[in-house]
Amino acid sequence: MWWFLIISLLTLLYYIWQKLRNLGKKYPVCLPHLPILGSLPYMNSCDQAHIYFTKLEEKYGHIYAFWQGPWYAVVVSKFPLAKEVLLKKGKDFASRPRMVTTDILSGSGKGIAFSEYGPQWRMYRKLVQSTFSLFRDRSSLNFEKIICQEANTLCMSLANTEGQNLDPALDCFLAAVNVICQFCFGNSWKQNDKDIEIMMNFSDSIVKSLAKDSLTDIFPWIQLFPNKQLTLLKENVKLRNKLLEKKIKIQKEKFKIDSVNNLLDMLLKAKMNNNSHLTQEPEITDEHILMTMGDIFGAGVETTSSVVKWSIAYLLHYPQVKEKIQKEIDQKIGFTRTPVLNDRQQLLHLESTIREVLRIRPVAPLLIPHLACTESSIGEYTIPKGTRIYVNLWSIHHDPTEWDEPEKFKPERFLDKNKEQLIMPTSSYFPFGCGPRVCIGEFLARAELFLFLAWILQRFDLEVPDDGELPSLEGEYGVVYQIAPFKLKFKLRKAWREAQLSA
Ligand code: STR
Repeated sequence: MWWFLIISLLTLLYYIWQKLRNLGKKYPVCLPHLPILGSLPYMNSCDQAHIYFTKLEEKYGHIYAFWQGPWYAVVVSKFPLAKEVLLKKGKDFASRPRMVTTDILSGSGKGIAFSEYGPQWRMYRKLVQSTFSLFRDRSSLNFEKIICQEANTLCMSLANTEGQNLDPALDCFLAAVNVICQFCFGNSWKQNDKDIEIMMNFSDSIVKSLAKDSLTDIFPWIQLFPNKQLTLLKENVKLRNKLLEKKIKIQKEKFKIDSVNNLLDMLLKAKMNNNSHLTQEPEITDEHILMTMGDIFGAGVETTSSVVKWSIAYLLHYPQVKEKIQKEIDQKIGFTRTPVLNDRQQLLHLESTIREVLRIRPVAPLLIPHLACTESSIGEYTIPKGTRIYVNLWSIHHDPTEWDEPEKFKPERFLDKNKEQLIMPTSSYFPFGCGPRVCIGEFLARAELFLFLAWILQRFDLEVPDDGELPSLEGEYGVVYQIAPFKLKFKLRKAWREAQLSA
């Protein structure tokens, strides 16, 4: 009897204390939820997450909460709210939730993409940034040269399969792999290397099984039971690590501290100069190096190749857009030279098309989930420490109050009336995220997209395959929003062929 009274009293006191603490605080509306399961029984798992979250806005508004099992999560859309999360209070929300799947991929939160906000993350990010500056500034081995080399190889390979029904996935993958490989290791893969296909398979599999709202990320104890999905992820991550370790080992032997030429060199040099045993500096271990390389490698490959495929698919659906781009290439570049980065100011139709592809099919429709490192607020709402934050970029890029006919593919929305200048019709657009966690490779990605597409369209016409089937524009949800496999025919352009003959 006594103990019952004491427990009741304590519960009551706790309840009153909580109420007092929360006095004056306002929280976002929350979906219905049950103990343990959270809001899951009330959520529809048929739709892709970003589309379902967008639908929920009709009922709950532009900021709402739900319980992802035991985890409190908030979804925001609308540019001003997202800006608060990513930019204005960027530091408050700059961490990442620890999840079973991302922990497997990142060796328990090492590397950059999925690691917690703090000195370690900052140090590795800075080292990657310094390597980027190396490749931007140097005239001998800069990004432009590397990308053009790979664009050339890509076009040669497409010319070899000219007129055949071709799935462009492998060629796009190879081009993106080889650019990032030169950045990471200072060398590249040959087209027929058997590693390429192995890499493409494990990379694709990792993308598909990550961030797919897998139940283990919500209830970590599920991993104690046999789980096919998780075993597959572990196997693929193991393959990836083995391949990277092999490459690191070979390159390590060539390392000279006074000649830093790529990301691995930069990390090895930092490791040699690291005084973590004497000072408070974060430590640099081989595993950290592996995970940082893995992040940059994976991000560089999966994102670029995916957007090139989306662009090709949209141009197949909208041949009139493709013709406008080609007309501009013919006028501004012609056939006697190949495209360079400086042509960006001139090829406005291509630039606006790339912007539109990144709007209508963002690489990461929900970005990567953020985590509140401290108690903070969004708009008038209090956000407790530890809240998972999903920024619904999909909804922001399809907001009908910001975009005219958002569901339509209209590259000209990024051009002024006279089609003479690129414009930004609204600020509700950030395909690379923004704030402290903004995409680190935006510059490289934009350069690759422009050059790969310009090179391809200067030489080739894109035609539907023999079965007349156009690519599905629906997309498959994963940590990268990928297009389903499709085929097309690359046909050398008549004008290009004639120019080559007369040259
Ligand atoms: C792709 C597959 C792989 O082998 C390794 C990685 C790690 C980094 C990931 C990458 C992935 C997918 C795209 C991500 C990137 C970090 C940033 C990028 C998620 C899973 C995006 O935000 C789109």
